[in-house]
Amino acid sequence: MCEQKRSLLDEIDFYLVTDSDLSKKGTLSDVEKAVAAGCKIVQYREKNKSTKEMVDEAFQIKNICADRAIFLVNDRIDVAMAVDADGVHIGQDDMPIAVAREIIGEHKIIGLSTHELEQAIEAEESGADYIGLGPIFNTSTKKDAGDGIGFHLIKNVKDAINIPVVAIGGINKDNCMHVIEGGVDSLVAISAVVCSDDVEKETKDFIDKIRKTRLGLR
Ligand code: TZP
Ligand code: MG
Repeated sequence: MCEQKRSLLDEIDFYLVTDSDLSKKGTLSDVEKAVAAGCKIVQYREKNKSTKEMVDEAFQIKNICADRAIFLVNDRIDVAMAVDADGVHIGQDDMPIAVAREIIGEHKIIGLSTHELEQAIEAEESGADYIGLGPIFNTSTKKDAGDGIGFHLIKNVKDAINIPVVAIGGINKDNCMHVIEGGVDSLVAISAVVCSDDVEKETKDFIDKIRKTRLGLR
């Protein structure tokens, strides 16, 4: 991955996570539309398909993202490596960051899901490139996500670490201002975007809201 691609990490505001269960138009269409709307980071999160299908789809997503968006694979380091993705997003119970780093190399991006301040600090110390923080609000999209941690923690986490913080879980256009006001670098809204008929418009709306809310905070 070239430095120019990695530098997109400074520009992430809306972060697309795919979900083929919830998607109305399909994962590839969702990625096309979100990237066309200006989304700079895409995570391929697929729980139902075979490895063969995933590798095939991941190649296609990589081509759509090209140099426009960072392309990460959730959980599956093998799939990420097979298609030479820009990196992976892993959870607390997955491969330790140091081991994942050893496998995929120092230039790739590693994101780690965190649920509390201590995990966020540890993530930065172990070499994560960014963290996911959540679930901020209750969500039914991820069954084992647990209860929402609330948006008040965001500011503490932002003050404690220097890597980008991505909020996730139960975020929609009505509550997103609370997470933006907390200072997050980016936010994920899976159901609010992929369940819609017009993923491009929803993505654009989120990007507009994020930028406008940030301007109001200056
Ligand atoms: N990790 C924590 S919450 C979540 C994931 C993958 C699901 C978020 O989905 P939604 O629909 O934006 O609440
Ligand atoms: Mg995971």
